[in-house]
Amino acid sequence: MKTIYSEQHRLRDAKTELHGGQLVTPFERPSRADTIIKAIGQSNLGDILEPETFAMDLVRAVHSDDFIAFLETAWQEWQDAGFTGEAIASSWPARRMQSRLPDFIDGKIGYYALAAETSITEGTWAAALASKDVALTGAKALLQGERGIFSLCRPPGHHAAIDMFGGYCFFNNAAIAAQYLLDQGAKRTAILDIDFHHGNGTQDIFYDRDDVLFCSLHGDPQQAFPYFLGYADEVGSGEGLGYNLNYPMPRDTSFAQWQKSLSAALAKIGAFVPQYLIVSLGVDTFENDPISFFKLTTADYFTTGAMIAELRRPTLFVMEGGYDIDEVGINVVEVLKGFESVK
Ligand code: SP5
Ligand code: ZN
Repeated sequence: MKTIYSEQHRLRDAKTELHGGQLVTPFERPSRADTIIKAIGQSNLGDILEPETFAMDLVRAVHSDDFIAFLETAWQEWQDAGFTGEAIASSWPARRMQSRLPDFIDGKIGYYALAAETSITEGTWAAALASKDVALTGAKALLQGERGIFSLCRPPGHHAAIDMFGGYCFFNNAAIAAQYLLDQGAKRTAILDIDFHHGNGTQDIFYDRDDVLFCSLHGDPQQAFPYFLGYADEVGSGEGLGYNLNYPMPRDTSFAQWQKSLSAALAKIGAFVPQYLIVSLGVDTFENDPISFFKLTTADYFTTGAMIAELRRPTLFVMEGGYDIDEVGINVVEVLKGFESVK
């Protein structure tokens, strides 16, 4: 299996994340990708290729123009305002307030942020652009007949909604890739999100659509970020009714329990008969993940990859979360090796 990877991810190197009332070094840091690419190199999985650059139209197909324009200039506007730290939202259009976009950057960032933990920094825009190219290059390889591709996206994407960033995400790489596959002639694409966190952004983008089936396995929003979306009764709307499936699970969920949700989701995807499958691949379900609460082990990731391969669909793995820096690489490789083990 080929891996698509860009060194440009390093431009996303925030110094601060608001966590437990303190500003800490972000969990989503460049060394995550270093560990993953090193493990890929040692695994003999296949070639590592640079992405090509794709047009911004493909980003505009899933995100609003005003949101994209905000991301492009946010850091400059923050500096022009005289702020000395990284750009962090601190005010929101909360209940019974107006949803009018303010002029001033401190208000604008609150309008477009879905959480305060994710700061905007100097290289964030450039890194987000490269990350979507990594996803799109992988999708293009599927169109050219590859059976499985790994897009090592960083920053991740699945929390990024039509017009919101947060949860370490800016552009929704998996959604951009899915829309591109449809634009290139696919009738149906499925997205399976196995990151520990609910893929609220992907759900938001495709909620009223029947050409993208979205299935997400994640920590119960009563206990886990993003807290305000991801319940099992969110099943899609309008044409999209029945095409959004959430599988929230409690604290300490074991692989045996998690696998039942995976099997249920895979059965739904199989019945949908998608031309392509995109996997939002987070390995923050790992037992030692510092911010999550499931109990998957390294061996379980191989089984997961093999189960996904049984669908026998051309599959694009798009990197999302996973914060145990020492183990994130091996856990990702196990998923990909499990996928490749099914002939
Ligand atoms: C892509 C991705 O995995 N994004 C995750 C963003 C999570 N951000 C907020 C995390 C809040 C975690 N609080 C956990 C306390 C653990 N002791
Ligand atoms: Zn996650």
